Amino acid sequence: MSIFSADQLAQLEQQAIELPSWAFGNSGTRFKVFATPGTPRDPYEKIADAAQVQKFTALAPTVALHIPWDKVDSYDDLRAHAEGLGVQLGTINSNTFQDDDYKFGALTHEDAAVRRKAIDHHLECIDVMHATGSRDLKIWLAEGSNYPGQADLRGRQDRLHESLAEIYARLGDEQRLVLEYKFFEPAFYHTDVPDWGTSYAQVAALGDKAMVCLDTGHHAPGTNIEFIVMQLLRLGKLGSFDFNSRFYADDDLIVGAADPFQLFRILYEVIRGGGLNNPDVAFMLDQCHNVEDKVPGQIRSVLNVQEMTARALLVDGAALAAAQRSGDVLEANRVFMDAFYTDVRPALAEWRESRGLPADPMKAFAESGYLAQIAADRVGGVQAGWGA
Ligand code: LRH
Ligand code: MN
Ligand code: MN
Repeated sequence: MSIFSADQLAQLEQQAIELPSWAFGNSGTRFKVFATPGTPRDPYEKIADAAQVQKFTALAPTVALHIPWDKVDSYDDLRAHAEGLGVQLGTINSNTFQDDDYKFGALTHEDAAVRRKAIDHHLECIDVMHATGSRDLKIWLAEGSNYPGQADLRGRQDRLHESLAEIYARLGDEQRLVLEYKFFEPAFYHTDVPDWGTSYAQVAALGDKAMVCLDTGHHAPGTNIEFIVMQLLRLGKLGSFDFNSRFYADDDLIVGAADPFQLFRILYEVIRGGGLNNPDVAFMLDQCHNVEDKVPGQIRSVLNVQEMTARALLVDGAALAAAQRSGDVLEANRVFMDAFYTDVRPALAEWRESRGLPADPMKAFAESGYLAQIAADRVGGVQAGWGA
């Protein structure tokens, strides 16, 4: 007998985690990019690799694109390619962080001509979304300043609103804008969208189709991220997650690797707030695999999210609420920790097999020979975009 109820299994079965196309390209630090044999040479090959993750786990039915990293001649053709491999194209990420014109800002720039260029880039992204069938435009802005006095903080916030409003006005009825925040980097003194409050204020001023994107690596150390998750769900403004894990800054490591308990606490608040399998909340990975193989790195990542979701589903809500109501601190904590400490791996393996999936997707992928095949077939893979 499984440790999961039929309802819990039904919730796990619906789980979908979007993969970032850039996770399949080579990436690194400012010090070195280590190339991996078989790295994709174009967006078509990135999607082929992402489809492997879906094939072995049934957890990753969509792939996010980053424009212009994933620019192609025909997005209709790219879409057909993806669908032929059993995956869909997902979120479109804009990119205003690799162009000399944006040295002092893009959507916030003092110069109207630079703002125009940055807004037009987003309008082009919306055109791409129509071709790919994507719902979400994800905006992360690398804008800010390095020295006190360098920039007019207030003026930039006003210009940001005006630029976003123009982009928002172009969205189709079924499309959304998600605004991602990050507390620092590449700017070190101030960032124009540093925190969830700023992102919330900006998207609330736009309307219902604008939401906040929470990247788990974008907070100061020690931040209670699950509290932010709870608050945004409560406000109906949690649009998406970029999952990854970090020890120090924006490390972009495998989700659940650095702090599995934090991932558990986040997923508990997602479930508590009605966010699990809620179509309004998109679950994405935003990771780079600098030293490990990329396809298995992504398989490990989606399995980590699945395992922590399963554990969070096991929290005995009635027992927890009773302990909370009676002020029984230690009992409440015991109930919570009991679920966290439950090893769900054997039950998940059994359940996967019952659905015709490999019990151990990591092992099954390793035995498939796919990595050796792409290493032989592909020569001269591309960087993920960082430093490219
Ligand atoms: C910025 C970020 C954002 C970008 C991605 C490549 O740090 O998290 O989501 O689009 O990295
Ligand atoms: Mn991100
Ligand atoms: Mn990031």
